[in-house]
Amino acid sequence: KHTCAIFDLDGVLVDTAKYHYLAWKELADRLGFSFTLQDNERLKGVSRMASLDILLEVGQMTEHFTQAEKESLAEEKNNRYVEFISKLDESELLEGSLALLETLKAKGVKIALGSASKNAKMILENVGITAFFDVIVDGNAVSKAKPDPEVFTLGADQLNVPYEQCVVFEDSQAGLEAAKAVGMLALGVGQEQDLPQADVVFPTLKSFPVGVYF
Ligand code: B16
Ligand code: MG
Repeated sequence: KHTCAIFDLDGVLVDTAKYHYLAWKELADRLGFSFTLQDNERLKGVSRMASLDILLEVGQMTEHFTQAEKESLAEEKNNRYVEFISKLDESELLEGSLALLETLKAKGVKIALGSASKNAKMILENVGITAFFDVIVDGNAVSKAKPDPEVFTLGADQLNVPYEQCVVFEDSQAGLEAAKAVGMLALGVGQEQDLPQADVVFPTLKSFPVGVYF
């Protein structure tokens, strides 16, 4: 059985993808091209600057900006995103996430966060789940983005748990790939057809059979 649960944040515990989308879309609108919900799928689990590169590719504007200009575009998006998430509350927790955190805690399972977001701590605070985490690894703590496994290994190492005893809950392909690369169980949250890399997929955390894995 496993002794450690590592959670991705956006798309697994909290539904923040829609706010990322709104903020990126405002930027695309201002730059004069359209950015669809389907385009937004490509940004899940991807770092902020890599997301901007994908957005500019969609708008065929890759060559239009210097590095400094790109940093200011990313900052513009982030300021808007932070405005949205500063209003988050516990109602934005995804189905089953609070109950699962409570059950794992009661069982003595170690709980880690493994998120690409630099805003992760603020999101955890606003939805009221910070206290569940034994360690928080976010976009500020890592130097390499998913599919590099650093965001998961840092947490497991700090908790002194062997990688084989970790279950990673992820909604992105890059995150599942990262988990598998170091022998962690890659548990996909979402639709099976979107997550072919996963060892096993559950539509939501509500349907996750805790006793089978922990
Ligand atoms: P930020 P996760 C990821 O979070 C999001 O899925 C991704 O869409 C976002 O670009 C990335 O965080 C960086 O977020 O701009 O807040 O630093 O899924 O790894 O929890
Ligand atoms: Mg995610």
